[in-house]
Amino acid sequence: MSIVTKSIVNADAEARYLSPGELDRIKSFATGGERRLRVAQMLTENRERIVKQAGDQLFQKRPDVVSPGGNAYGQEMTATCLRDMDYYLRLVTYGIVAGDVTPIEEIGIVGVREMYKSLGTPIDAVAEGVRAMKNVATGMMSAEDSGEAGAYFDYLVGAMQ
Ligand SMILES: CCC1=C(C)/C(=C/C2=NC(=C\c3[nH]c(/C=C4\NC(=O)[C@H](C)[C@H]4CC)c(C)c3CCC(=O)O)/C(CCC(=O)O)=C2C)NC1=O
Repeated sequence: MSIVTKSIVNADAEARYLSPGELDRIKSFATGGERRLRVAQMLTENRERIVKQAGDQLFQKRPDVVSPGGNAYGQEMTATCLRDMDYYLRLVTYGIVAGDVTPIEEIGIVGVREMYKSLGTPIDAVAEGVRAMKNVATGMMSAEDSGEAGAYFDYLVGAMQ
C-alpha cells in the first residue's frame, strides 16, 4: 500500500480529514515521485545486465552454489537462481515506485525463510546475490538516485539475515 492509500484508510477509519503530518508525508512522497520513477525506469531498462553481472559476482564469491551438489548447480538450476534474482529486482522496483517496502515484504519476504529452507537454497547466498545487484545497479546511478534505490536492496538483505 502506498503512503497515500494508507493515510486515507487510516483517516477514514476515524472519519477525519488527513492530518497536517499526513499531508506533509504525502507532499514529500509527491515531491520525490519523479526521482523514484526515474530510478525504477532505469532498473527496469537495465534488468538483464544487472542480473547477469550480479549473478557472475555471486557465483565468483560463492562457487559452492554452482558446484556439484550446490543448489544452483547445472544450467537449469542456475537459470532458476538468476530468475529469483530477477524476481527480487522486480520487487525492488515496486518498492521504489510505492515509496514503501510493504509490497516487497508481502510478495517476497513473508515465508521466504521456510521456502528456501524446504528448497535447500542457502538464503545467505540469495542475500549475497541481492547485495551484488545493489552494487551493480547503484554503480550505474547518481549518488542521490543510488541512495533512494539502495535502501530497498538493503531492506531485502536485512530481511534475509
Ligand atoms: C516473486 C516472489 C517469488 C520468489 C522469491 C520465488 C522463489 C522461488 N525459487 C524457487 C526455486 C529455486 N530458487 C533457486 C535459487 C538459488 N539457489 C542458489 O543456490 C542461489 C543462492 C539462489 C539464486 C540467487 C533455485 C536453484 C531454485 C530451484 C531449486 C530446485 O528446484 O531444487 C521456487 C520453487 C519453485 C520454482 O522452481 O519456481 C520458488 C517459489 N517465487 C516467487 O514467486
